[in-house]
Amino acid sequence: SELNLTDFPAGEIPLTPILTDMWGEDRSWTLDAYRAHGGYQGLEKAKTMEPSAVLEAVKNSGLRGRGGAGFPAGLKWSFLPPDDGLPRYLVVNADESEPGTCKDIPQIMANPHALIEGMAICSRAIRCEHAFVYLRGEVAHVYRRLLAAVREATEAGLLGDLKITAHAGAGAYICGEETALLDSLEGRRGHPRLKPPFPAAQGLFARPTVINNVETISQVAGIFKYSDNWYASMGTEKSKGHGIFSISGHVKHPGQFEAPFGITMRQLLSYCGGIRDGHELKFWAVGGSSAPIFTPNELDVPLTYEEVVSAGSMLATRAIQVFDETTSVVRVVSRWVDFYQHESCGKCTPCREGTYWMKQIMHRLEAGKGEEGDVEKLLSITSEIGGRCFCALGDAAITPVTSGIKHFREEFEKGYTTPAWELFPYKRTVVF
Ligand code: L3W
Repeated sequence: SELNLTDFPAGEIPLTPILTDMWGEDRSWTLDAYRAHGGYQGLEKAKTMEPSAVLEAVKNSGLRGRGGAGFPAGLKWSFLPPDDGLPRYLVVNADESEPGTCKDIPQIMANPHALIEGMAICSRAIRCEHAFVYLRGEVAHVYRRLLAAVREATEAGLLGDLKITAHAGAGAYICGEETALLDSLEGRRGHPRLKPPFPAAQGLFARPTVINNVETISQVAGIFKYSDNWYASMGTEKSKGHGIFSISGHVKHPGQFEAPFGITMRQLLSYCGGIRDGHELKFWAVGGSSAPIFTPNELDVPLTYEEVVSAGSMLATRAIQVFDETTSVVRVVSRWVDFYQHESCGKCTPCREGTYWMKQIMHRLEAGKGEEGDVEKLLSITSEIGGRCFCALGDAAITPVTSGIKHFREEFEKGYTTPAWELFPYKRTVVF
């Protein structure tokens, strides 16, 4: 039945375990378990509807892309040109790689049929007969689980003419960028393409393609099982529905918490038991490492796409990482810069060279061997990268540096004289 949000005390936002409801169950990934939870009822309903009505329902639900950008899903589907009888594709982005993001992989492991059901509904709306799931290469166990679930759904006759192909990449953050993903799926090295044309016009094999994140497509199953109006009744006017908030770091009970948009970090902290005993919050990342960090000042910001931007960051994948006072900001930022330098695809110069220069300066600051003027030099490099790269990776790479310096400049300046690990009580604080 629909979750009754009015059962909760006023002002308290409940968790809404729709996707995550069966995560803890024995053999939750099987078709039988999914059906016992009402699985595939949404698809049955969608099969009775015209494709245009399916699309309208998704638009009406207000569902927005859960891969980071929050682009309205129904609008994206509607960008596909009229059916010309030639192939058009759905591609699900399961290349989950953003630091701290941990929702798509657990979702596929625990509940792959929600994704498959959502793919079948989306394929009906956009009239596609071949859909793909692009997984990161390292997760062979997830790939096997998905293959088994696709086989089960196909053999049960649930997918009709729809063919689903799971494809494991080689493991690269850049392949989560939609056009690099398409290149990789076509068998080439994953490099971002120039946009426009957007994938909706020319995507996989230059054919119209919808690309959505695992969580986005999995949500579609619930929207049809319950209703688009039910989905739209959660969240706020512009950020409707609910999503998975992944919380990691210095909290008592880290994990994934599914909640309506508009919940605050203070409320989420109460669900995960708060900061570990005897410690206090120093800073937190709201949207992985690619979005500016927040401090305790932002604990009451409603976590919606708009309000997080107004407060100076991005909701992105809701990968919340929590750091207490034992953490060196310089070390955390240095690890994130290492990540971007390693993952830069090298296609464009500002990102390829700039991330390498930032890494060198961050390493010497971390070691207490910084030079006078290093903070200014870092900021100068970020201004040469920002807005000048081929894709969003460059902008993402500078964000931890600029926001770290904005809030904790004195710690970066101490790096002229003192190693980061000597400034904090727990010298062996392991962040990742
Ligand atoms: C047709 C138009 N389609 C936009 C489509 C576009 C794409 C979607 C959003 O980056 C963010 C990034 C990361 N006609 C269109 C159109 N579209 N205009 O809408 O587009 P865009 O360019 O705003 O975003 P993007 O390139 O997809 C996504 C951020 O997310 N991120 C998270 C990354 C990590 C993961 C993960 O691990 N799962 O997703 C973190 O911050 O920086 O800003 O489909 O084609 N006129």
